[in-house]
Amino acid sequence: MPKECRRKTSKDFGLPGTGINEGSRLERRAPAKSSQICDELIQKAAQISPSSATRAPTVMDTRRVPQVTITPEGGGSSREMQQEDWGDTVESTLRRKLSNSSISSTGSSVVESEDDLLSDNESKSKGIVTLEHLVDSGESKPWWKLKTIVHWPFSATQRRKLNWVQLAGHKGNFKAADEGTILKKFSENEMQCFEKLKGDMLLPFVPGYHGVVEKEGESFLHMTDLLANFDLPNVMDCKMGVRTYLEEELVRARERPKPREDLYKKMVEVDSEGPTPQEHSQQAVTKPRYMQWRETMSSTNTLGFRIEGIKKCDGTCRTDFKKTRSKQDVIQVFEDFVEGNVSIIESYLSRLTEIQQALKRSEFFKQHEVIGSSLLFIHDHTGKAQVWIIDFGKTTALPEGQMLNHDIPWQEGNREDGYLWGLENLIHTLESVSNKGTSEQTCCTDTKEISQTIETDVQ
Ligand code: I3P
Repeated sequence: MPKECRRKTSKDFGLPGTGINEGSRLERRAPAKSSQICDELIQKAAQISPSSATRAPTVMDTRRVPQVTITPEGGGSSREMQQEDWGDTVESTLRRKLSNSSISSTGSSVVESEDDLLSDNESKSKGIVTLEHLVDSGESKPWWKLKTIVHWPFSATQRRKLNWVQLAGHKGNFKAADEGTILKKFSENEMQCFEKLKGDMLLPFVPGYHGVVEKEGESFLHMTDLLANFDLPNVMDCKMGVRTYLEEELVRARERPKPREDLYKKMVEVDSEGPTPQEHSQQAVTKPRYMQWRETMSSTNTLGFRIEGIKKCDGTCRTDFKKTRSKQDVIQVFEDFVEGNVSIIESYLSRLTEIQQALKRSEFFKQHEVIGSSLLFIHDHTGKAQVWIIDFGKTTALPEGQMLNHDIPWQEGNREDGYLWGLENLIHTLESVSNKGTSEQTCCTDTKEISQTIETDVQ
């Protein structure tokens, strides 16, 4: 286990002072590293010439998603940072109103200005969010203060911190709550899913749900913080399925196309040849077009899942996996994520197998189109490793009597999502990581034994 992932004490830093000072010194240090990583990746991405990654998938073509051409009309409808995404300035310009969109996963992190740390659109849209409970000083301070910084959690501070990272989805959808819980921006869909999941096989694999609460005039889903029982967790978000948009989104976009400038920019950032000549000339792409492009660039179409983001215990956070597409690429990312620890992979595998069995028997799963849902992988230096099914904002009930297989190709109208197929591929991928790790260990053992034999012979 890397040294950085031990829980730090004041002795480690030679700081006998208060927790606050320790925290702030450390917070200043960590972002530089994270920022550096993000910057390097952005530069790298900019240098990569348009590649074959933009082409249609070459493997597992049976799952290739039918391409849909939507002819845009009317003006662009950018959804870059909008006025309503920002709240009143409270104490600092960093305070942000919760945006009104779908949501995602959690993880731990450290802090500075968002702009200092996250210089690309991608990072900003998936940013790293730390919520802090403030000590009640008796002043009329806000109940919570939102900062967008990167850090890792320290236990002994005077401020009680609730730290977690949002690796995917829309930033600003979470609020800190009581110890061990979080508040997630209300979504009718997701609320209904949690209610139905109460009586389903999948219950042990989804975050604890404690009902709807109102805070400052807004509604939230009160949920268990999945990171609460980990010590400096490593977190990975894998978005499941061969498709990341709902069929109804396609229909809507066809009826009323809304080309978006922000999505065009995100596309060009990854692949300047991604947009068609028409899209280049209007500097905008529609959302389904963007989502489909994302799916073919990443492993969504070819493997039925993709890596969205990783936060390591040392505070570094990566969301630059848009071109991580081949099984080999994914294996590499998993190896880095667990730092070669095969027993962590095996724990993940056994949990994934349990999830797979539960999914196959789940009534809820049969009756829902599961889109945009992720598996959240969490492990720490103690060897503890868990996987959770998260994000039901776009999980939609089928009409009464209709059921999905989740492992047959999608064709518009059948609502299949390829979730089980993706899970099968994910399990095979992790098995490859495990086998590789095991054979490397065996190889090293053999080498050692051989060298000992040679020494013996020499003696
Ligand atoms: C975003 C990602 C989100 C999607 C979001 C996309 O792209 O696909 O899942 O939100 O749409 O911009 P990326 O991962 O490249 O940043 P939904 O799942 O809620 O549709 P949005 O920009 O309309 O929020």
